[in-house]
Amino acid sequence: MLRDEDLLEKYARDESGLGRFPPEAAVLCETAGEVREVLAWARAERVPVTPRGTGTGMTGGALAVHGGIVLSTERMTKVLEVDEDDGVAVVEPGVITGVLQDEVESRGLFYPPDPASLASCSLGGNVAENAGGPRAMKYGVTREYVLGLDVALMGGEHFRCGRRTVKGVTGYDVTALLVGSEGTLGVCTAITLKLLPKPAGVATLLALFPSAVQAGEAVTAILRRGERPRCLELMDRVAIDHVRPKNPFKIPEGTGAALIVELDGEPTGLEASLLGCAQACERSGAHEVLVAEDEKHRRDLWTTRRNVSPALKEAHRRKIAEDIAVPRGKIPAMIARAQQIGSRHKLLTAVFGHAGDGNLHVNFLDDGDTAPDVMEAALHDLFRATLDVGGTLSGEHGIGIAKHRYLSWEQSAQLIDLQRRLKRALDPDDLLNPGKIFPPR
Ligand code: 2HG
Ligand code: ZN
Repeated sequence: MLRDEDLLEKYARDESGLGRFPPEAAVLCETAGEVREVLAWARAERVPVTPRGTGTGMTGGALAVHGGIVLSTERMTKVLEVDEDDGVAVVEPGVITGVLQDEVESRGLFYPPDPASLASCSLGGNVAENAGGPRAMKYGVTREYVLGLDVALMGGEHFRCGRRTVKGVTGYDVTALLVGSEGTLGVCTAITLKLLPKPAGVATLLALFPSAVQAGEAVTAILRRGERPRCLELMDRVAIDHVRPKNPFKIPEGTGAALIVELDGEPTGLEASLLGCAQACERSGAHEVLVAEDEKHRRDLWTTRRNVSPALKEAHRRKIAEDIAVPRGKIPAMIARAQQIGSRHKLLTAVFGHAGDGNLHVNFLDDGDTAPDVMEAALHDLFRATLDVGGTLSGEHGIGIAKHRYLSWEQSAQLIDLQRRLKRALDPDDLLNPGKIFPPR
């Protein structure tokens, strides 16, 4: 247990940049038994507990907004099992996502979810937030891969839910409820994950456009052709200009937008699909299409893309990172709306992210000269526009404390009340990650 103020500083913040919330103590659990003990003690003493993976969340899920204890699973890093015949891995929650991916890929298997922070985020955090990433476009988000969970509840009660079979419909899907519950219902102590066979081939291209809207139109055109790339990632001019100086892949100056198209599957079919995607890009206005020549080229491109968020954060005092998702048919229109909203409020705005599944990162950037009500007004306009076209407030980062005031814009009072009742059934005293998801009363 850490109580020293200096050591606790690390647990006072997370990647969301939403403020400093120092807990009174941080407990770095090493076993499931220790997690249960902490939860039993905290309930008896009525101390709030904030579960934390590695603190890479974007909506403040790991911030101890009500004080109390941070329960960190960062030391629970064992890959307990990889079963090649069952296509299953069982892991502790502190395993780093990229570490599991390398481990299973060395055995010819594949764990698709790839949040941009995969080198530092943990699977427990991914489960809590139902994390996505570029490959969610073809393979879906974390929930699709969580077959079962070992869970500890506030008070120390524990259970196992789910299965390790490909199929299974016994009882309520408690596993699915827990995935994405943002650490408000229980703390997982072991995770059973579905693995796929590693794709035999991967092909990647980068298309450059005069504008982000044209790149968005290319997304629609690729999907309309019936192609199913595993990633369709967009970067607008602001995003590109921020990553150019320090990153390995230098997208030419003056580029209005870039689209990364990545396909996987049997090598024989890949070339024709890649060509089809390249043609769709050209017809939508791409002035250049580059194909990644080798693994290094591909890696450099992805490193550059993954560094968009850190580069924007480093360059600006304040970065409001949104992760709206809109229906696929509305992608180009939403890109245009997001850019218009930014200019109407005179805010430097970056639009990037997982365009293929309609999940756009709209970042409003501020260097200290923007009045808080201007940011707020821009957010209102963005969320209104998103909901107007049938979208959702969060495609992958969750609600946390970043968007809880807006939850009722998307969900009815009845639905919010139902979720509050579910929360009360598992955590009657509201001690586990209090203050998250639901609007403050
Ligand atoms: C990404 O896709 C992350 O790079 C972060 O989800 C997005 O900072 C952001 O807005
Ligand atoms: Zn993202």
